[in-house]
Order: sequence, then structure tokens, then C-alpha cells
Amino acid sequence: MSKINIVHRGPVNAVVTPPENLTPMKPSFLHRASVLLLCLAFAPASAQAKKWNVLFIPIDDMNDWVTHLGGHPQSVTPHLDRLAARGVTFANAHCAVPACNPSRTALLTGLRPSQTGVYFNANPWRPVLPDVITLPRHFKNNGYFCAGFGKVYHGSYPDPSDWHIWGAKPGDTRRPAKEKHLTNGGVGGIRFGPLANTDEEMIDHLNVTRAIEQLEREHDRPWFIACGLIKPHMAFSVPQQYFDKFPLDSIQLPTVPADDLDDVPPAGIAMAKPQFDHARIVQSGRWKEAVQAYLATIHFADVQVGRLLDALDASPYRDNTIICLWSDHGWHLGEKQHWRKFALWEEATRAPMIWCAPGVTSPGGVCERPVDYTSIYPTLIDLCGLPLPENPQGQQFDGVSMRTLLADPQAAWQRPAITTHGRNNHAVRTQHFRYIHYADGGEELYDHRHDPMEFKNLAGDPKFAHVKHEIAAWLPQTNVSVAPQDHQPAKSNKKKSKQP
Ligand SMILES: [Ca+2]
Ligand SMILES: [Ca+2]
Repeated sequence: MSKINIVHRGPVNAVVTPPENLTPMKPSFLHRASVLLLCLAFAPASAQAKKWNVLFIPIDDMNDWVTHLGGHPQSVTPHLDRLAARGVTFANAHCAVPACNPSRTALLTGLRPSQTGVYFNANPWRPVLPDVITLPRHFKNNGYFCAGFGKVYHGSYPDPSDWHIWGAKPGDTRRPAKEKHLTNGGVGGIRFGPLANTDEEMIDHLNVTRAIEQLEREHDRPWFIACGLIKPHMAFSVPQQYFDKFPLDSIQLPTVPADDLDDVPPAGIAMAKPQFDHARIVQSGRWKEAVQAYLATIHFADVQVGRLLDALDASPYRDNTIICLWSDHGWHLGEKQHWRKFALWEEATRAPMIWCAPGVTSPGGVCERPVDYTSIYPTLIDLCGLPLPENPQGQQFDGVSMRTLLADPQAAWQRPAITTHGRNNHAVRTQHFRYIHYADGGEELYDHRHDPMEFKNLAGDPKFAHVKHEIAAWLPQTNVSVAPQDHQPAKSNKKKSKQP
């Protein structure tokens, strides 16, 4: 697979340090050095004018149930939609891994799990990638002010040293209120139900407020501010008013043919686990409630995004800030008789990704090219003119810059999106097809031109053998072992985090 193709540039904001002692120099050299220094003295000012800030908005577990992506006919997401209308939305964007920790690790390092071994939530990433330069670290190393709030990394495994401010500024003792659940909270492990809380009591509201406070500040250098939303991650629980917008009687369920898994190989059925969450939800008679709750929670998250966008627009940084919004993966609510992420189908891998880059994107761009999240890091440093990170252990990006697609969403694009779930299980998404290859050789092939819900597996159809063969050439050739698991209880890990 080809390596990154972005243009390597030197850091435009390199600090110019005058020589400590000029006396040994000959006059002619001193003169040349003075001229050089004079030129360099002006360089930071002109470079500064071209510096872009970055507003980075990770969202947790938001699938394509976003109005402008059409994943569910009843979704209400006016703020994501207005952001999309302002820049470029990627309608065929996919996570590198359908789980929180490995998705974010791949995104923040630019490295796939097949290169790092970070395949699952229980694989802490820093122990196996101790020196890897993360995306925020790279901006920090290049003179940016970096502040991160909310869920940027997986909750248990942040690296606060990547930032100048992580979680809350010193002295900020504000804490969200406890969630006050109005119902019994769900079915088995699928947790949902309205809260008696106000918006202001929610942790996402507080983290957005913290990010807004940074947007309202005067900054003496370019900044990279991340504000990660925790909703719509379970529990699908937000204030009652959001539930009221989706009357239960009106809720439309996904279409799930009873025989949909009949043509899915055993490795896929093992991921779907139809006898667990789905069987329980159907038996409980509360499927519509779960869908209602997810729509309500997405709507709440959308309102928080709106607060951030309003604050940016009211700030002096409106016109010199790149906005990059993404959700770490999709979510099944019964499709393929599956719930949650943890699978290689469209519902688990497709998620919103929206960019606004002043001078590059044009309003209303919709990109149908297949892209995955290993390309976010290369794209951001390309847009900001930062050099490639030099990882001490030599790891190189798996993705490439998407600048050409930001500038022209219809531009030619040869690469597919690749998603990995567990060692050597991969999905390759091209513009029209999804090909899944499991470690045991099981295969699926879906033609999205005629089958957007992936009901008919064409992998065994000889007519598509050539398609399968061509797509399979993109499967990662390196599939390293799974990184060591964290055996500590999740709660004790969370206590270690400085993130409120
Ligand atoms: Ca997630
Ligand atoms: Ca099927």
C-alpha cells in the first residue's frame, strides 16, 4: 500500500534564535548573517498571518443518524447539518476500528491496529506506542497552544502531556451533576431512558462551556482546541425535553429481514451475537424506546455542537479556524440483529465527518469518496503546513491527506476506506462495494448501488469474483499480534485519569 503523499514542509513557525556570539565571524559573513537574520525576523510575522487554528470536535458513538446523511428519517441534527452546509461532509467516511479506544488510537496516531496491535478497548495504547507523536502532541511541538476537553482519547487512556490544558484549566473545580434517571434505565446492557436533569447539569454541556471559554480568550499563538462529546454514547439518557421531540408512537424501526444472517459466514454471526442484545430487546418489547432514546441523545449532542459553532462565530477566530468534526464509529440498533459497534458492516463503520477549511473547502460540499480516519492526522497537518511527525520507532502513517477532496469533493480518489475489528478481520469499502474478509477466510461482499443496507451477500457469486479480487488487494498485509490487555478494573483506570 502506498505511503503518505502529502508535501513535506518545514515548520513555518520555527523559532529564530540569533547566534549567541558573533564576534569570531568575519565582517563579510557577519553582514550576510545580519541580512539573513533580518529576513528571518520578518518570516514569523508573515507566517503567522497564514496560521490556522483548529477546532477539533470528536463525538462518541454517533452513527449516520444525522439528518443530512439520511441514516434515519426522523433524526434532528440542525447544527451538524449547518456545519455540513458550510464546508464538506463526507458521506462515505468510516472508522479505522469500530470501538472507542482503538478507533481513537488509530485516528490520533495515523496508524492502523494492524500496525500497532491496538485492536480492542482493553489494549492500552501508550505502553505499546510509548514514543509515537500523537496529533495534539505534534501541534504542541510545532508552537500551537493545545487544550483538550471531554472525550478525545478513550476515557481510561488519556495522555495529558499532549496538551497545555487537559480536561480543565487549573483551579476549575466545576463538576457535572449526577444523572437523575426517570426510568429503570434499559434492557440488559443496552442502557437508555430520560433524565430529570437540565442541560446545564450534563458533562457535555460543561466541557463545551470550557472549550467556549478558550474560544473567548485572546491567544498569542495559533491554537488546537479539542472538545470531545461523550453523548450519544450509552446510556442514551438526556433531559426529558429531548425525548419529547420523538413521540414513541411515531418511532420508525430499522428494517431487519428475519433471514438476513443466513448468508453471513460464522465469523460475522459471532460478531452480530443475535441471541444476546437483539433477542433481549425484541423480547422486552422496548425496541422503539431504545431508538427513541438514541435519536433524543443525538439531538442533545447536536445542540452542544451548535453551542460550539455559535461561540466560534462570535469570536475573532471565525475566519481563520479549521473545523474538523467526526464521530469515532457507527452503531447498530438491530440491523443484522446486532446492537452496539464491534462489527464490520456499514452501520458500525460509517459515521459523520465534516470539515471546514477556510480557503480550501466551499460551502455545501458532499464527498462520496470512501475515506477512513487514518487520513485525519495527515490532512490536518497538510492544511496547517506542519511537517510529518518523525516517530522515533519509524512508524509511518497508514492514511493520506484528503486535501484534494476538501478542495473538490468530486476529485479522483483511488483509495478505499479500511476498517479492522480484531486481528486480521477487515472491511474494505470502495465507492460502491463493501468487502469483508475475516481471519478464518469467511467473506462478504455488498453492492451499495442496489443494497445500501447490505442484505444480500454476493461473495459467492462468480459474477463478482473480479470485484472481490480487486478489492482484496487492499487488505493490510501486516497483521501484528494483539497488544497486551489491561487487566485492571475499568474503574481504577478511570480514577487515574485527570479528565473530570
Ligand atoms: Ca465510541
Ligand atoms: Ca443477508
